[in-house]
Amino acid sequence: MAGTSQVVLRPKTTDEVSAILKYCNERKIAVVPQGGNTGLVGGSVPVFDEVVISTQLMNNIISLDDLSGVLVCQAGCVLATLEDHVSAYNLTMPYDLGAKGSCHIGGNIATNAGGLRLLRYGSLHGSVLGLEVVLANGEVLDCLSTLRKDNTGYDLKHLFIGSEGTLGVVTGVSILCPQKPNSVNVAFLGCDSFSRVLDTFKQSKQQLAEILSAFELIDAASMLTVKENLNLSSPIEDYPFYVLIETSGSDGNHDKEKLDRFLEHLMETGIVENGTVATEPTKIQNIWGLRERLAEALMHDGYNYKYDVSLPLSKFYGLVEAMRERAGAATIRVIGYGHVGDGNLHLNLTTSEYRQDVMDLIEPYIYDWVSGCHGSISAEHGLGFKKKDFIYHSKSKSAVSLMKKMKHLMDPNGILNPYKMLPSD
Ligand code: 2HG
Ligand code: ZN
Repeated sequence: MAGTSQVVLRPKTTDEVSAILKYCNERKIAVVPQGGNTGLVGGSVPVFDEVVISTQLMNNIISLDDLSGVLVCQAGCVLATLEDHVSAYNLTMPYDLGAKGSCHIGGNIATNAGGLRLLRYGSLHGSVLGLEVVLANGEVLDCLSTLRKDNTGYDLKHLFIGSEGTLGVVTGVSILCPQKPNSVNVAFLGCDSFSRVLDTFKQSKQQLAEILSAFELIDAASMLTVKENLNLSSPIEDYPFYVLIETSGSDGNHDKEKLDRFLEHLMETGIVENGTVATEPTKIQNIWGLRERLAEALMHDGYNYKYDVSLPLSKFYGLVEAMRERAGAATIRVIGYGHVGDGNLHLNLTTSEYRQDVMDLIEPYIYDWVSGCHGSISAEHGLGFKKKDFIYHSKSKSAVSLMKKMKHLMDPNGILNPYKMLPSD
């Protein structure tokens, strides 16, 4: 996607954002807030000639209270920079994404980014304690609380988390950072079937319990993608499914012992065919690379048809199989991976260039399939420009109608990220 914007503004302060929005609102000039531009549904890309408001220069860390773990920063801070900053105080950011090297925290808030450790730390609706947001008319809404608990009136910050820049521009964030775990281990396992993957998940919740920090799936076709397109190699031989389990805790010996016992049990009962455990950082990083670099690997094929859905675990892999049967022959590959621990599947199909006949095989079939299982057509990437017209597959008419009323109340001139998230009807 690419628009024809003539103007990109890079404010440094909240006051500058406020002045820009006041000016644009009075003249009915549309704007697109933009962070690291790592979104996958075109949410931060202008559709026509909207003015781009980039948070690139709003990258100051304002404060960090190392006792409470509360970090306050500007919206344009890059996630990896924040992680480096807080880890010097033995804290960690409560979320982690493959795009951490360039995504901005403001964009993460606007899209309610999930990522690799939602299983452990929960969603941003829990971790974000406060926000500063500039409203469409330039007014600065100060909800930048640093309190853990505050039940005074509507909790307005939640309106902006996941609103994809349609209700205001996030300029400041207050977020709760948990203690950085002393010990991190990763297990990489091979399973014969998806039902074995689910058995492994059940066992990991029972046996690893409080130290479980990620449970990710890579199917055989995904593994082939990183092998072929990025030249990466697997630490174990070929299986139909691979599971990446991460544990994070405070006592290395205790965690390793627990993980070894867990693996022994999985092998003995035949739930898992083979596996390896990594404790050194480079080996851990290499294993995570197989999972985190999938989005990058897919781009080498040419055009990517990207889907990010929530499904009940019993139906999770059925969608990949259905899609493979329906569209497999017309594509280079149909692959399934994702955050099994959160019920979030990433389904991707590729062709060397965009093909309408392939798209017609995929949509609306995929959305009907997902809503037929009471899933969500967007688990974490949002609706943006590409998926907004399918919102009714996941939200009721009355819910969308209330969303539109809120949008109208807060942005009566419709200048904030138009053509995004809400359907065009
Ligand atoms: C991930 O989990 C990201 O790797 C991207 O959400 C998923 O590219 C994708 O489909
Ligand atoms: Zn993801």
